[in-house]
Amino acid sequence: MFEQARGFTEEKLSDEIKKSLTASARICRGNIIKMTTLAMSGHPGGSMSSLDIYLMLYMLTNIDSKNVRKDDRDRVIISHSHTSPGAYTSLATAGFFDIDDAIAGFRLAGSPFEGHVERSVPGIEWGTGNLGQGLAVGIGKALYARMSDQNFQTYVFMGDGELQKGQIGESRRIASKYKLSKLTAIVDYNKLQISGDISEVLHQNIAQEWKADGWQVIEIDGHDYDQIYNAFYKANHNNDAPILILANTVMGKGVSFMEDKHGFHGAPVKPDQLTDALAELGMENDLEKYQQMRTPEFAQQLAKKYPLKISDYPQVNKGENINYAADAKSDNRSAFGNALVSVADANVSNKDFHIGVFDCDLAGSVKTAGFAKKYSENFFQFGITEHSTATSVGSLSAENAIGIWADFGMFAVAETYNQARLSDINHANVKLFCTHCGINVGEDGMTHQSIDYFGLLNSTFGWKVITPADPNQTDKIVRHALATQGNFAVIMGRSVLPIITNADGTPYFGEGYEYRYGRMEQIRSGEKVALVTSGNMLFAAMEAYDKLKADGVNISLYSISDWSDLDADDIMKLSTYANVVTIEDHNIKTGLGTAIGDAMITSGNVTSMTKLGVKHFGSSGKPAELYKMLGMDADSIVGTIKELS
Ligand SMILES: Cc1ncc(C[n+]2csc(CCOP(=O)(O)OP(=O)(O)O)c2C)c(N)n1
Repeated sequence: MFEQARGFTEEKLSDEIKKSLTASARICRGNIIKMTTLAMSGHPGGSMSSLDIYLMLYMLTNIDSKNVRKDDRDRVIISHSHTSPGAYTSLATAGFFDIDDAIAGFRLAGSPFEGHVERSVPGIEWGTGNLGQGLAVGIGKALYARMSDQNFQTYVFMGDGELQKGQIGESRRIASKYKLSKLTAIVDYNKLQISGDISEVLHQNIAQEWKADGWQVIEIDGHDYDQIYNAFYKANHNNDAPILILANTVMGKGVSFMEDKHGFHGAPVKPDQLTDALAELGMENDLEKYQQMRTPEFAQQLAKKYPLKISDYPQVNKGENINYAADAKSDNRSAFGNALVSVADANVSNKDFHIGVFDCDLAGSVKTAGFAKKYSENFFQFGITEHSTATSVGSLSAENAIGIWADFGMFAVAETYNQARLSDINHANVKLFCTHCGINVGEDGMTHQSIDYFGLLNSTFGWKVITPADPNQTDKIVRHALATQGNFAVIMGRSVLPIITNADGTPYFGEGYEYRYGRMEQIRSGEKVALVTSGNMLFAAMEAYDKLKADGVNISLYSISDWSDLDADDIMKLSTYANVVTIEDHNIKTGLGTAIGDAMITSGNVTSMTKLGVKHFGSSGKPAELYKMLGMDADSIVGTIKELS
């Protein structure tokens, strides 16, 4: 019955389906109460107010419960993820999994049925929990539908207190700017949040704010199936501005002593009230059965039964390398811009190749303007909305598409760390190109000097940070990142950089050089001291090498571009030197030197180490002056190494 009705093709909801939804809702509400009381934690109140909409979403949208990653499925994004019990009970009712698994496995260590939804649960598109991000996730999906010429609908379900979050304002305006008529937002308007009445916690004028930003607003009773259906029908037959469904609901709906009580936002029904609550819903208290199921072995079985299934990464033709001659005057960010256009050109005839490049008002500086000019349909100008952009690019990149965001390092990493963390949790494939990183940004001063990109991203488990040394290496690294699954951050400075050369004057990273992710490059060889550097510091290190050589001190010089995955053989090799000196344009507490030191200690290959780099926030000035002030210039490196020799 429900399979035929999926997709809101019929103008009216049939009495038969309504009857079935009503019967299911009663049981779902009972199961919400059971699972939260069983776990002795969770959010029953919002789950019960959201329930009728959850049921309509999972019973009637176009998602095949037996093939949940079908590319043309509708996308349902849960933004108020603490209402996971509402989602789980509805998904189980719609046949996505067995309800007993969700009840007994709710918030059980090792089980996929976490307190906040995550992607290994069938039907869940995106792991959330940090409020305010869902709408930007929906934008990523709606853009994917558009660029892949598909007609699927994206629904984003949010809480009303959640709307206080600033990122939602960013996303609202972006969705409206791009006329995302296939994106539908739904708000569970129960008027309560943790601390009580939403208007007392922080006033909002929901309908007016959304209308002012160009949305259509439909206000409904969120417990009336005809009204919910009609709103969804309209959303599915909409070619105008995106639609917000403002659904008036009642927190704790269905159990008299829970209704309209904000205390039930985040507190379960106490065990001694459970029988009464379930009796109101015509259900028996069978909690004991689930208590017995709740074992570590059961959690393990669930983890096996519901493995995370992510889509394959798209095939990318890397195109032809661009080589820069030894006397070329360029910067890494221009080499990035050139490589980006070159890869897009190489894939232009592949109709399955989808790419989105995002900008936050800096395309000229971050060198995506060339791409924007040539591929304007694939370029998204999101304005100064880094939080939304970081989330939307993550969401797009988890589809059959390449999601690229270029920005200053400060705004692309430190500003949006939590969004990057969620891209890691969700196994996205963000390609983040950070320019103006390090003290190298110079005159803009300490607020703009991104000196913590590695420390932050290395606090996740998946992000890979790469710092190319010159335009030649940048070209190869950009192609590698674009063609490889996973979240990558390519870190570049602002300055024009000399091409790194071999001793014979030919480009080191030019023709014939093959980039090998994770491997160290020996730029010059010598004895006793290994000077190890990366990115834009390699040139200063070469200057130091030459000065030392002129003074009769012959050291080895290494460049490591891939800090996240240091190679065991490389670490062993470094440990054979009497001293290792690292120089980096990064906070020395959390950067390359620290990563090398950690790798040495944990592998047991230890030698003496000195870390040079950023020891305190910089100031405004020319990069060369700042490096000198901070003890990071060639003379300072020479001084340190002479002391060691
Ligand atoms: C960014 C962020 N800040 C704070 C929280 C903690 N938190 C979880 S739910 C919630 C209240 C949400 O209120 P509302 O959206 O009205 O949900 P409801 O009370 O209706 O379930 C808060 C503050 C969070 N999850 N994410």
